[in-house]
Amino acid sequence: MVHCLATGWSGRGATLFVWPNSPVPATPYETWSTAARVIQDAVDVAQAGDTVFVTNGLYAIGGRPVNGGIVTNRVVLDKPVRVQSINGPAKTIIAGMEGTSSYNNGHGDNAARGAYVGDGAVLSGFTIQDGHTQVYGLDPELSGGGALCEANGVITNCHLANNAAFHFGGGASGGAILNSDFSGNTAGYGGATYQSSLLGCTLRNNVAGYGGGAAGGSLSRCTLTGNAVLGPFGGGGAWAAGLVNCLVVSNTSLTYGGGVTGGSLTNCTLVGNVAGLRGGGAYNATLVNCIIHFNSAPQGTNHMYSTLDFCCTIPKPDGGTANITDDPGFIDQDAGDYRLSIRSACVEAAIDFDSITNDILGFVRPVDGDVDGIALPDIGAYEYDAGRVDSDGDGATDFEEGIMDTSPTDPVSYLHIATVSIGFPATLQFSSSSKRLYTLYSTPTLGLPVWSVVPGNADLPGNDGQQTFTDTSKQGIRFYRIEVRKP
Ligand SMILES: [Ca+2]
Ligand SMILES: [Ca+2]
Ligand SMILES: [Ca+2]
Repeated sequence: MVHCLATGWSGRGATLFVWPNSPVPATPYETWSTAARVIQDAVDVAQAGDTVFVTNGLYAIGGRPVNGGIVTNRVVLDKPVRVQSINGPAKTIIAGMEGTSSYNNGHGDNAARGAYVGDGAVLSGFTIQDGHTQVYGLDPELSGGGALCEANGVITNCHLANNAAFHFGGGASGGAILNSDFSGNTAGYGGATYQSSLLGCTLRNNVAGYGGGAAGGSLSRCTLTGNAVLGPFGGGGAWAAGLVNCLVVSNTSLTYGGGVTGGSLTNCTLVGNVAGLRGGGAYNATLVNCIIHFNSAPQGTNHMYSTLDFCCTIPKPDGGTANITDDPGFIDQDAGDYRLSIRSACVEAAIDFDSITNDILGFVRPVDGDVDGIALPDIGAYEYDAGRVDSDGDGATDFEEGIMDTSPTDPVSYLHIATVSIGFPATLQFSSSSKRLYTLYSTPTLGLPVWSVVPGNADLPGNDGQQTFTDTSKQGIRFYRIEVRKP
């Protein structure tokens, strides 16, 4: 590497290494045997476009303030580099630190944040925990207990836990945050995040004065659950944020908006949220294509002072377009499965937005759920697709039940061999449909099965009751299966 340095090393595309037990750390840290022991040391040597690989360990020392501030950051990514763990957040931990003063809940003097993620920088695959902020100074000093991000700073595949910000964003403030989860973070505004752009994240059990999960910012394909807000304006899950394709479940507010206060929500599902005063699901929010059901509050059980269109909720809102009050028909609410079943009136009942092309799980939206030749989006966070959903849990998808002509809402209705008589001839009974034809196959082994039609048992018509196959071939052990088709 000396050669590179001598010729004006650009650093672009170089890889650097960090390892707590590195035997002989030596710049430029480009081998494991010379790896840095402190992440910051490698970042400081890296240049734009480089990647810093970090292997297993607890990184709880080092770092410095940023932008003229006071709060130490364990890692300052002040250039467009990628810092990535080798083995993911379970093995690679960046830990901040509480302040040393005995008041301010760990904020203040000597507090350390987890990371600063500047424009163009990427932090990937870490747990970021125990970060804290200052109690005075400019907003950034009080923000982002786990991570303070510039608008074009990226955090991906991280777990931000037990961080705290004196004001904004306990887990993170700002930035673009992908496929990460936040738990146990606290802040004045946004227990998990403040003014961040989130995609595919989970916000769980965070606490704040405004927006227990998120305050401001945008959230797409995220799950917000178990977050709590203590302040006077609420927003247990989110406050003044834009949510698309999100699940907002079991969040709480002492006051208003158990699920959300303010903001706009599109294709979200809000269930089981609780407000101490008003608006169990949503308060003072704008909702389109959303399910708001089974929330609770003394006033406005599901929604209050909100604008709703193409939503499924009770009571039917005053004004608004195409709202319905049907049961949303979740597959299994008790088990936390809020996908739509074939029973759901939310299927094909939403308004189409060109900008929404996936659901919360990433599946294509819209899908033609009622098979009428026109694909319309569904209300809520999940798009119904008969080919994926097994509404009655009997092991056959709704699409397969259509082929079998069995009931997709009755778990004991599916095509199966009900009884077999052992002996000669062998007989098999099964529940049949007069609109279908059935063929019996057998194989002598399931090891490497070779299925062949049992003679005389091809395209037997159903009779809308118990139908019987008869196998008159004298053979040893046989395994059977039934094929069904439309005539
Ligand atoms: Ca649909
Ligand atoms: Ca089924
Ligand atoms: Ca069934």
